[in-house]
Amino acid sequence: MTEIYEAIKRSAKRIKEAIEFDDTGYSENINATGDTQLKLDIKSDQIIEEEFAKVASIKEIISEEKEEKTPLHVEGIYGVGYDPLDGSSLIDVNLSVGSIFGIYEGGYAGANLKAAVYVVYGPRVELVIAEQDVKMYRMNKSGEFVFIKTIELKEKGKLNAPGSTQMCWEPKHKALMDAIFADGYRLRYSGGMVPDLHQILLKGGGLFSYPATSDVPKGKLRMIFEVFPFAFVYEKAGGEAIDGQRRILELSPSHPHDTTPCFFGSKAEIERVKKCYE
Ligand code: P6P
Repeated sequence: MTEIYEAIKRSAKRIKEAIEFDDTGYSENINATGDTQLKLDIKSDQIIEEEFAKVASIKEIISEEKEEKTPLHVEGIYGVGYDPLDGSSLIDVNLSVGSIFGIYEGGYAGANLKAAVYVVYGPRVELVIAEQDVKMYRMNKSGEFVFIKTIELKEKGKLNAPGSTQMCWEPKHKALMDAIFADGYRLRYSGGMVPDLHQILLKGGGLFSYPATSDVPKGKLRMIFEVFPFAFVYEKAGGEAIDGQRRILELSPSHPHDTTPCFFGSKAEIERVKKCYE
């Protein structure tokens, strides 16, 4: 697994430079999810594929930016599902974005995740690895990642990232959000899943929701590339991740780009979600 983490660190360094200095215009391409790709989406995906191609233990990779899997090493044991540059449209307004990685063994079900990694490209570049526990690293002047701390969620937090726009919320979600804000939770939602979930982890806890809404009845966020990896991180940090009722890591996609409603948080907040969706 270490050689995979080292490949992700090399990718992160190259993607940070691409974000800071490369053209961020749109390409003519549409990705598997129907999004128009930024040139940076394509460049980040290429960088990650180049670095993973050097890792013999990776059997294949599957990217949010591509319809199909890419075989790498026939003797490899891991499949890596990843979103190379989540929230890339936020770069044009200079907000933080991220890369998300799920390391699977034996297929792309939540139960097959062996580790999850994400990178936040913000005022600082930070990398979080979840395997047995959740460890955070920060890039230093020389481009090396230095260990900072182990991340643990409190039983109950103070932050709420409500997901989507209020006009799309189903009545249950609106009632839940109204109740949580009435209890004094602070709104923290940038439109970037990686920095929003990173903030809740670092500030001790709270709730991030991307529910089923009128415009995305099956949720917006993709299981393999985004939701499973963060569910793994949140559980290893002492929190929970559900689709409203079921544990996220018990789900299995029927198509690589399947989405699911998702709620990530401290135990107290997830209990409120379960009651709301009973
Ligand atoms: P909305 C970014 O496009 C993304 O995939 C996630 O990073 C983010 O949490 C979500 O979409 C934001 O979606 O509907 O609130 O703009």
